[in-house]
Amino acid sequence: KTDTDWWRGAVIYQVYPRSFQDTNGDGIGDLLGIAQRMPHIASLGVDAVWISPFFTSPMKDFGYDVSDYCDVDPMFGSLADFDVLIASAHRLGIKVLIDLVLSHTSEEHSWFKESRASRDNRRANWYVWADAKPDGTPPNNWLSIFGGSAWQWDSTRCQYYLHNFLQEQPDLNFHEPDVQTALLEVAQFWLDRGVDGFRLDTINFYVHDKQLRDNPPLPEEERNPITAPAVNPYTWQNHLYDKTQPENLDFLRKLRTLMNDYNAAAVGEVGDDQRGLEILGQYTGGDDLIHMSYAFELLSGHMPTASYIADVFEKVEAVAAQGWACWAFSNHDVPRHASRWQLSDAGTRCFATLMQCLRGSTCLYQGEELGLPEADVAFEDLQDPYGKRFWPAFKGRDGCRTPMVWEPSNQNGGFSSGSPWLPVSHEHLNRAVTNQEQDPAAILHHYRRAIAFRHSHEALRKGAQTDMSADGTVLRFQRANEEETLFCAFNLSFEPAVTDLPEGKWRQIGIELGSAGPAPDGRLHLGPWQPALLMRV
Ligand code: TEU
Ligand code: CA
Repeated sequence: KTDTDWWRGAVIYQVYPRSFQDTNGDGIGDLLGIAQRMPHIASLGVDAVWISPFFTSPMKDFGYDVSDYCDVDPMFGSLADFDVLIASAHRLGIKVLIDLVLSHTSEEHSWFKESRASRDNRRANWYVWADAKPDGTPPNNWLSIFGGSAWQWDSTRCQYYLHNFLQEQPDLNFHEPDVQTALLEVAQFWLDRGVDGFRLDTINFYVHDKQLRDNPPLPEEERNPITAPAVNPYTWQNHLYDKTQPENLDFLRKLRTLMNDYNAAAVGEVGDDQRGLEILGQYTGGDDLIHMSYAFELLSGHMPTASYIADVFEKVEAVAAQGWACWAFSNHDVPRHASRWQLSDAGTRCFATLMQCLRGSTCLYQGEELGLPEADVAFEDLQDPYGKRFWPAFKGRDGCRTPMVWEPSNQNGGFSSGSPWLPVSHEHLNRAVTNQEQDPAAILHHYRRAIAFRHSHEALRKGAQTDMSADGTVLRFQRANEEETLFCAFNLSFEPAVTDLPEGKWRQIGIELGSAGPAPDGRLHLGPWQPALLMRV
């Protein structure tokens, strides 16, 4: 019988196509490259792959600006190549999630070209158009995530249009029923082509406030002095109105109904610094909504301490107990966590194990399995428009988007025979896949073992998570289902630590992950970054 719950507790591997594997020497990764490297992905033991956008696009935001949702950009290949990719994944038992960017299109999408041509054409209301204020300024104070006003003047319609991201990414108007229908058709197109689900970009931006009310400024004490205003004044506004409208759920319900017919699943990206977990709960709390919500709490700048993680899960319990999170430490938008949190390899391993013990689904970003640090990208090599705008206060997202390193011998790390669109980091070469394959102590093997550990314990995948607490630097919690109860402890520190076992009899497991067992004094003596994994007997 079909497993409708396959997504619950699944391990997802994120591929950024531009930087995974180039097969035709143009310096840009492509779909056939992903198909060719599918055995590597499968070797990790993951359940699914999420592929960042490969649709037709002018690439102003590297594919997150789509000009044709139902075709492949020639830079990445063709629809036939996509069929090859799906077949290669399915042969290896891997589900394929594609990245649907439905909140906005590219300004070059035919829908937008038509919409901007006049105020009375059939797609006139497909985007968010509004008149200027009497003094000619934008309709309200909404800001773009990528800097400046979220409104762009259009001289043909003599109106402003809304863009939450780049001005080349106009926001679709979800209040228009035909827009929703058109987007559901896009989803169906790909489901019919065999995809197993979606990563949904910025789902809390779908519906805007119809009344276009001003966002209140954030109270001074809640402002983040590091991120604003030099980096982005966006973080100094309380985004009450420009995103997260209740009608978002109506659209998600329609999408869910469609996905059910295909046994597909979706992970929605909820980006909200202020109410992230609450929204996660609202969007995933029912079986008529989306399946998983991508959580930002472990993508934050500071290394999560034991007490921080315990607080996060207390909050999950309070506002999202019925919801389902998808946890990630790294992705294509933030500096790689090995650098962001200044981890040693031991720290990286410890967090890798911790992630696979958490309740929720989990998401790895390409290169994470190699323990890659953030790459240094010089200003001259910068590609990310976000980085170009805020350099040097914010260096943009290119440092996590440099090409994968497959072989150390080749100067482009086996990524491309041509000149890569972003330079391969020389610092990365000694961590290339073939190097680590030969070294049993390498981090790559640790990732495989951590994922295998999760898959060998149903309680880790789907069980309850209870008694989470911080004992100094040690994070402690239990995972349980009807068959087994596990106790997990992680010493998130460069210093050793001691912690007690819970009541009862426990047997040490996870030795292959460096798990500690009870010492003669009955307590757990943990080395720096050491876990203790035990099963109730
Ligand atoms: O990212 C949305 C995004 O920028 C969030 O991570 C944001 O930082 C957060 O909502 C702030 O609270 C997605 C894609 O991942 C990114 O690559 C795109 O540039 C963006 O959407 C626009 O499509
Ligand atoms: Ca290529």
